[in-house]
Formats: sequence, structure tokens, C-alpha cells
Amino acid sequence: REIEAGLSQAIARDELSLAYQPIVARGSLDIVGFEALVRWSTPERGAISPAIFIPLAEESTLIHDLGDWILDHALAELQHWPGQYVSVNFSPIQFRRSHFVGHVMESVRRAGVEPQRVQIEITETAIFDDAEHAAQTLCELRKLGFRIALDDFGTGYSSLYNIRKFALDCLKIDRSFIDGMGRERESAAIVHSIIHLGRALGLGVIAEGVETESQAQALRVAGASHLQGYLFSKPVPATEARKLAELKF
Ligand code: G
Ligand code: G
Ligand code: MN
Ligand code: NA
Repeated sequence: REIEAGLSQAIARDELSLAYQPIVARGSLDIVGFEALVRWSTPERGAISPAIFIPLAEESTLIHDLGDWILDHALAELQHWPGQYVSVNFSPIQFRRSHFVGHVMESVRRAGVEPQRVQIEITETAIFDDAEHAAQTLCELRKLGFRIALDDFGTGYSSLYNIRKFALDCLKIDRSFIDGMGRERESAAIVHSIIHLGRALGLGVIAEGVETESQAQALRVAGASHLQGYLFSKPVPATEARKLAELKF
């Protein structure tokens, strides 16, 4: 309860920020985009993880104000990067809101950015509960030029057969599978299957949570198109991301 009360004032108190984590191309290691990740730091409790406060916000209408704040700040950051896209996480609750597309488009127009530089990350949960509506929404977003990424792929309930119905640009392999790759044959098999599936469907495949050079190498060999993880960079403050955006690894 206390956290909820604090969260409702977090925006006004200027306690939120966004961290940005590079997404790199498999071969050149050029940074093609950054994932925006929200951070909340309070004077009383220090840093509170989004894994805690996002679910709380989702229990009330707070998720909408929080989501709007995140999107507006992520879009404003684009002007400081030479050409990369920003990848923004959306809660299933935001995604299922009526007029979601119009709402996002309004923010993008206000910020004066091209939809091509905005990647919308949604989870399988967001699209499989009401597949019909989700397919329609994704189709509209894609027509407007947005990129669509299916986040945490492999952890949800999507039937592999059904994902071809959705207008997607890429799959993001959940980091639990990358983590298990070197130890368990099962994880390695799942990673390979997702990469094959993505390629067969003409989608990009972003491997998340890449922490070691041997994981990166195995993923390159397997054919992942993009890599993301601590090996390249942790999520960093905006000022640092601006510097990274100008560099190569
Ligand atoms: O960045 P970190 O690993 O602490 O994030 C923990 C969880 O919070 C992850 O599941 C991540 O997807 C989620 N999360 C982080 N930032 C955002 C955000 O801006 N919006 C939403 N909806 N979820 C986020
Ligand atoms: O659920 P989602 O994929 O949006 O969450 C991404 C989360 O994963 C972020 O909170 C980010 O801090 C975390 N993350 C990013 N790279 C790594 C990594 O290499 N290792 C680990 N353990 N976590 C990572
Ligand atoms: Mn994500
Ligand atoms: Na993920």
C-alpha cells in the first residue's frame, strides 16, 4: 500500500528515470537501438525494481500515467541519438486499452519522431488473450511504421503456429534460455528452435541477457540477428547512452 501511494506521486516528485540498454547487430556490433527500462528511486527506500512496481501499477489505473511518462521520455531521447530506435515495453493493460494506437500516435506526433524509430515491445500475454483484437492493433501499428517486438519469447503460451498471424518484426528470446544455453541441452535446443522459427517467418531475432563471449559466439553461429545483454552494456543512464550511441564496440 505504501509503495502504491508513493508510486502515484513518483512522477510529480521527479523520482522516475529511464535507463537504456544497447541492442547490437550480430556481426558489426553496431548499436541499432536501445531498450528503455524504467527506474524508480525514492529518498526513503532507495531503488525499487520495476519487477515490483510495474505489477502494482497494473492493478490500478496508474499503469496508464506511468506508461505515458515512459513513452514520452523515451521518445524525447531519440533526438540525442544519430539514428537508433528506442524499444519501449508496454504492459498488456496498456496494449489492450481502447484507442491504444491513436494514443501512441499522438505521443509520437507531439514528439516529432518517425514511428520507424520506435519499437513496441509486448509480451505473448498481451496478444494471446484476445488474439483477434491484438492482430488488428499490431497491423495498424505496423502500417504506421512502428516496429513490433515480441518480448520474453518462449515463456508464454503462444502456439508457434499462431505467431505467423501477427504483424511482428522480431522475437526477443527470453534471457532464461540464453542463461541456460551453456549448461542444459534443453535451453540450447529452445534457443535454436526460436532462431529457426524467426528466420523461417522472416523475423529478426534478438537474444536477451547475453553475458559471455561464448554465448555471443554460439548465438551468432545459430543465426540470431541481434544481441543484448551485460556483455555489451548494462542499462545505462540517458547521458551515457548518448555517448554509446555515437560509438562502436
Ligand atoms: O530492468 P529490469 O530488469 O529491472 O526490469 C524488470 C522487469 O520490469 C522486466 O520484466 C521489464 O520488462 C519490466 N520493465 C522495465 N521497464 C519497463 C517499462 O518501462 N515498462 C514496462 N511495462 N515494464 C518494464
Ligand atoms: O522483461 P524484459 O525483457 O523487458 O526485461 C529486461 C530486463 O533484463 C531488464 O530489467 C534488464 O535489466 C535485464 N537484463 C538485461 N541484460 C541482462 C543480462 O545480460 N543479464 C541479466 N541477468 N539481466 C539482464
Ligand atoms: Mn523488454
Ligand atoms: Na525478456
